[in-house]
Amino acid sequence: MKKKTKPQSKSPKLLRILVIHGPNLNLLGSREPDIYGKITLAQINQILKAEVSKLDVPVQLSFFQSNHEGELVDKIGQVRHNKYEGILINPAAYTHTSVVLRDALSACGIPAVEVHLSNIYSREEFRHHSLTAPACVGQVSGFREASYVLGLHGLINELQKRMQPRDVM
Ligand code: CA2
Repeated sequence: MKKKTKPQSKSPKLLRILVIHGPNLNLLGSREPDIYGKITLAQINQILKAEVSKLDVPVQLSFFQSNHEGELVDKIGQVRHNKYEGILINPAAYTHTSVVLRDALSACGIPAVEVHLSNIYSREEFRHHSLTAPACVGQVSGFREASYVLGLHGLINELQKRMQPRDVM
């Protein structure tokens, strides 16, 4: 007799996302509230956690902040080994200076989205250029903490798109 098999309801794949905060973002909330708002980094992380808890896809967030370029590069270099699917990054001032961070993002093998609290294009000239954005799938800039939320949604959308089976021609 043929054994009956239950139709498999495949549970959606867990998306593990690493949120990286660059130099001096640990100071948020203490200075320059006119530019960056009064929010702290811990509050931004809480907002992101609350956001993923509302989704119908399972998303696990991990957070990392460093003031040191080499530590950021090392962390990005370990993403595949640590089984992350995507990176949400505010490279802070390294956005405008760091070839090494750009190379790390290009080489890491998973998609990254760059976010900025302030609109970097409406500020000083030296902030108008991002060295890191070309190594990312997209950039969100100027919406204060909402930049992180919008960037997170963009990244999740990108990851889901990449998981779809490709059309056969
Ligand atoms: O707007 C952003 O998110 C930036 O990435 C923030 C960086 C800045 O260098 C970029 O051009 C744009 C600065 C992060 C440091 O934030 C501070 C917050 C409070 C007090 C001092 C620095």
